[in-house]
Amino acid sequence: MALIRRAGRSLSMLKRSSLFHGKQKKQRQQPIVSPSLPNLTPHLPSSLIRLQINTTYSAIPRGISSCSFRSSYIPNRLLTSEAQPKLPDEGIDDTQFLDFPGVKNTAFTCDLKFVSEKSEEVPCYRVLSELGEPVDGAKLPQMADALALRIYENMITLQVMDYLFYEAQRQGRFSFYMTCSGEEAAIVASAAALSNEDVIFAQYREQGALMWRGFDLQEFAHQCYSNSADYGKGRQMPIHYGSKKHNFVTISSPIATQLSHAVGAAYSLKMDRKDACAVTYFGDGATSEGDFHAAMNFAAVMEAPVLFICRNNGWAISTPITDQYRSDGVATKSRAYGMRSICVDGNDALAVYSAVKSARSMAISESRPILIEVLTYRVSHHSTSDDSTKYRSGEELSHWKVMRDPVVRFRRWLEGNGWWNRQKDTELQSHSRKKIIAAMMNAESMKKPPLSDLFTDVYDSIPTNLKEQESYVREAVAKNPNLYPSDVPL
Ligand SMILES: Cc1ncc(C[n+]2csc(CCOP(=O)(O)OP(=O)(O)O)c2C)c(N)n1
Ligand SMILES: [Mg+2]
Repeated sequence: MALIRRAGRSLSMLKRSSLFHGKQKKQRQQPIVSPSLPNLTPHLPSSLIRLQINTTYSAIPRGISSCSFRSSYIPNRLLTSEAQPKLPDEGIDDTQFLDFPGVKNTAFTCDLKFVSEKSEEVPCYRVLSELGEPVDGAKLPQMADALALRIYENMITLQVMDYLFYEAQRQGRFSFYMTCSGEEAAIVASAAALSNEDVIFAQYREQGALMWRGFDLQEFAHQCYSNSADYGKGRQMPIHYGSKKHNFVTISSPIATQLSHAVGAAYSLKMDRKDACAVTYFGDGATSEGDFHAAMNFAAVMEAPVLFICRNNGWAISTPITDQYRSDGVATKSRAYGMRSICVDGNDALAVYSAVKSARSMAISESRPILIEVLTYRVSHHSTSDDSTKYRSGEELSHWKVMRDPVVRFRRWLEGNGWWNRQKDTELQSHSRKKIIAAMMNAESMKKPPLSDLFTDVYDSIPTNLKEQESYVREAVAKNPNLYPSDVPL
């Protein structure tokens, strides 16, 4: 048996170097020798040597080199104890490792033992306590006051914008809205750790990342009001922002589709040797989509510089994370793909900033993907189409809203440094409020895109079937003018 194992090991190493690396021709001329083991061939009987070198297997599929295939084929009847020569045992320990293609760090064992479903513990990284004070032993990132204040101002503007847009939607001024309440630190601080050259593929709740890059309040308002100044010409639902100028790819709400796009973009950045990575944001619910797994594996295998930032906010609409997966969080899943990961307290802006900054630098300099799980509770309803009181308790919500607010935590840290105070806070809130209301009024006063825009921009010249559809719509409008919205030019 020892011979079978040894011969098998030597042969499978050949298989690894030929079949799996496409070097069949070169290997064909070489003796069957393991680079790390003594050459076993001299110990084999001549019949076996002939088999190793010459035997081809009639069942080998076309296109697969017979050399590579035969390397693993030795008929059992020829491996009887009689046929086995005595082998010197020195230097070969069969029990130590497994040399199967693609298997790393796997030792042999005689114990019949299953791998536990419990993963190794993944700690959650944080540097600030709930009170906004550095935790014992924490190494705080170097963050100048200007950057810290900009992060805070962004979070406040985002909160005010979310609040006013949400209310405007409830008044029927536009059709849909989603806030990121409770997740402000995770989004803004992660965006602050990136470079503007990094390409963002967001899910839909990351308006803070776009705001960080300079997409202004007026641009947000135009998009939500679907008016003629909206870059998408009113064809997308509200909150489906996109901006080429800001390297922010337009939101596409089928869950998780953005992940594989990000990997492709990252691979392209790598080929162009750009000092940039791709960044994709997604929720805990998105990790149950096939696209998540395909993207993770693709990124790991292609060594693409992409940051997978999972906002684990506890809920996917009404589905709690307890019904979403059986693993201990999301970060742990990266191991299965051979990818690095970190779990971060997403309500600690400083921790998020340092984790994303380090991950970005590793992703680019080492050309590798990294998974970052940020734990940050969704305080808002899922969207304006949702009523979360139907599926979660008021106590759960108020715990996170009152006790665990990420913006308050960061403000306490700023105040502790003497960089911020209540008066500045009140001024900032009222300034943001005025700017956002002005942007909304302006957006509301603008015309909608013309009807003809529904049919353009997909094809160079409009095909006949679309022309037909346009004439049906125009006929319907002519017959029922009262049903047609007066602010949409014909
Ligand atoms: C492929 C697909 N399935 C279902 C939906 C409906 N849907 C919209 S949001 C959502 C929940 C996503 O939850 P999560 O990824 O955790 O993000 P969160 O809303 O919590 O930020 C679902 C199921 C969708 N948009 N796309
Ligand atoms: Mg979620």
